[in-house]
Amino acid sequence: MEETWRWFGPADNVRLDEIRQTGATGVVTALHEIPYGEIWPVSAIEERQKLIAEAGLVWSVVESLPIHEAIKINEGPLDRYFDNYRASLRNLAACGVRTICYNFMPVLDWTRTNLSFRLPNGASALRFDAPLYAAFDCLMLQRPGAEAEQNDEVMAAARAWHDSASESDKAQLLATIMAGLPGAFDRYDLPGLRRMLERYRGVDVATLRANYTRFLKEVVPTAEEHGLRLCVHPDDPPRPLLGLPRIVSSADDLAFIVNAVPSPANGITFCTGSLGAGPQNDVPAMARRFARHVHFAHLRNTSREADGSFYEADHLGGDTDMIAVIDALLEEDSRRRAEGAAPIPFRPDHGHVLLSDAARKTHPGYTLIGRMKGLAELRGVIAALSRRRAA
Ligand code: DNO
Repeated sequence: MEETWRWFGPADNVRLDEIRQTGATGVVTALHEIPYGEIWPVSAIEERQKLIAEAGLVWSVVESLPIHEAIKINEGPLDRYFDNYRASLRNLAACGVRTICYNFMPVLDWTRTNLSFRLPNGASALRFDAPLYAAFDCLMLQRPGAEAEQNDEVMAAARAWHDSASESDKAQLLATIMAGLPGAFDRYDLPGLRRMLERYRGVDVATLRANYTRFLKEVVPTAEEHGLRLCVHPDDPPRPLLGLPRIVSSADDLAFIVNAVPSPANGITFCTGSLGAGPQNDVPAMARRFARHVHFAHLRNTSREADGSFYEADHLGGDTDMIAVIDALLEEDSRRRAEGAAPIPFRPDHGHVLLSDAARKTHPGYTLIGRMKGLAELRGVIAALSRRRAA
């Protein structure tokens, strides 16, 4: 497997020369400055690639080449968006960047309610708290029908929080829920979010699946022709949010996707943290079942609670048997090596805020020391399992 590291570009407070010292060899990044739906020009891709090469690294994976919201909703003429997406794919192929991650989550990307949840050892982690989420959805956003989706206990805790929350606590919760949206792009206030949800009125699971299938039919042939590997990122968390359907949350969803347009270019980003937050998911079993379709892996762990809350645990802690997942990925990786195919790139996904991490501002979850600890632990597992496989 190939060790990679997510870098948010020149504005990232974790520098390329520091990434080099973590031992990772591949960089995962995107042209975050280009608005959704616009073409990524060859010149801009090459320029970014050059920066990465100067640090002794390679641009291994694009995360993400974002899909315009209009495609997800199937709103208005879409030809220009499909044309542009294909053009970006061709440009990336021309530069030799061949693995492309994206997601199909409506409106929100990853969603948490607390970005600095204190752990017993003094470090902090990202957390999704079911009562806080209910307070946001039912009491702040006041989405019709939201309360009916909650049980009494969660709702009582949500009300207790809401009754004692100050305006600044509420503003903080809104900002935290919006934090998953990368970089410079749309953050919503409550009225803006309501308007976005309104655009999705009538888009249920079946419609969203149809819109997604159409996207795949439009872009997978181009990807295949240029030897690219598209890989969809699972929903984080893997459950509907704010009444919006989510369709990349379970084994059935992944099966639907790979069968919708069967192609080596239509694959999966196997994100253990996203999938593992769903009690419906047996993550090691999914790794074994979908191994052939995995073009990229995000390795991190979560610890779930009975009410649907979870927090991000140590990479080898939490509820997902990481060693079993890595074993399944290594099995596939050696199969590919035997065929002369590229190794599976993986990255340590979010890390805790550890030691000197507290002193520098990074994207939530994308700390230097926290991720390096995760990478080192994963590297140890990979080394041990690889030795045993070779014996
Ligand atoms: C969170 C990430 C996601 C991911 C996108 C891929 O840290 O794993 O934001 O990059 O969903 O499109």
